[in-house]
Amino acid sequence: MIELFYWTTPNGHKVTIFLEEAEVEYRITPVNISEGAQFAPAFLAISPNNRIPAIIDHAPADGGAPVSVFESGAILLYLAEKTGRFLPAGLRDRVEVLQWLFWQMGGLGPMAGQNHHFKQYAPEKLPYAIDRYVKETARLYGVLDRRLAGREFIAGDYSIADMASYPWIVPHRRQGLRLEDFPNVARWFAAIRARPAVQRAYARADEINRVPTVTERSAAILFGQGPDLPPTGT
Ligand SMILES: N[C@@H](CCC(=O)N[C@@H](CS)C(=O)NCC(=O)O)C(=O)O
Repeated sequence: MIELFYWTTPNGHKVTIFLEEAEVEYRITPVNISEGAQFAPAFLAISPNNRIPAIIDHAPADGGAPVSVFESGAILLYLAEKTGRFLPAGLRDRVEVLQWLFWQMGGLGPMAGQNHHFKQYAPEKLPYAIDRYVKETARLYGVLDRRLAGREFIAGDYSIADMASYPWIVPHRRQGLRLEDFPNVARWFAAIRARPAVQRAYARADEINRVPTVTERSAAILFGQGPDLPPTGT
């Protein structure tokens, strides 16, 4: 059984998509990052970066003690290896998936995250920062669009590379982008959105939380972090 420490954000959705697709038994432990639950010592013990998602695998393949994993890319890789699903075994096919998984983790996710921050949440609207991150997100959409030309999915069959990228394309309008400008991304996006497992994953999110994660109050918790843990974590 997989215990998923989760909140209703793109990085959280990556893991519910995998678990629903692979039909793995799991239970969700909500970590309300708007309220500072990410600083609870029990959560930090498995996710020292105070970020969701994280998992505990209570039945690891080696039969030993439970295994915990943080970082969504590492979680997807762990689950793919555990289940033998959504990551091909052959050297060349596997590296195709992994390089696009890491592209999402190092590029699309962080840049779209900064786009959201400066475009929507920053108390000052800084034109340079907004322009920089909207352009960089658009550049990454362009990379993905070219990659998807003549391909159904990002790397061979539907894989953890698609699952990692899709939740970061869902908020394209908030990112200042139009899918009409990226026709291959638009086709891929519609195909993934129609998958029953993806719909189940987003339905789970709606069951857990329907209010925005970033509000005036939670912005201080989410964007005021420095090197030390806040008082709620001590
Ligand atoms: N690289 C990390 C990023 C995770 C991340 O940024 N999680 C956000 C929600 S999407 C979070 O937990 N934020 C809590 C905070 O900022 O304190 C991953 O992919 O798992």
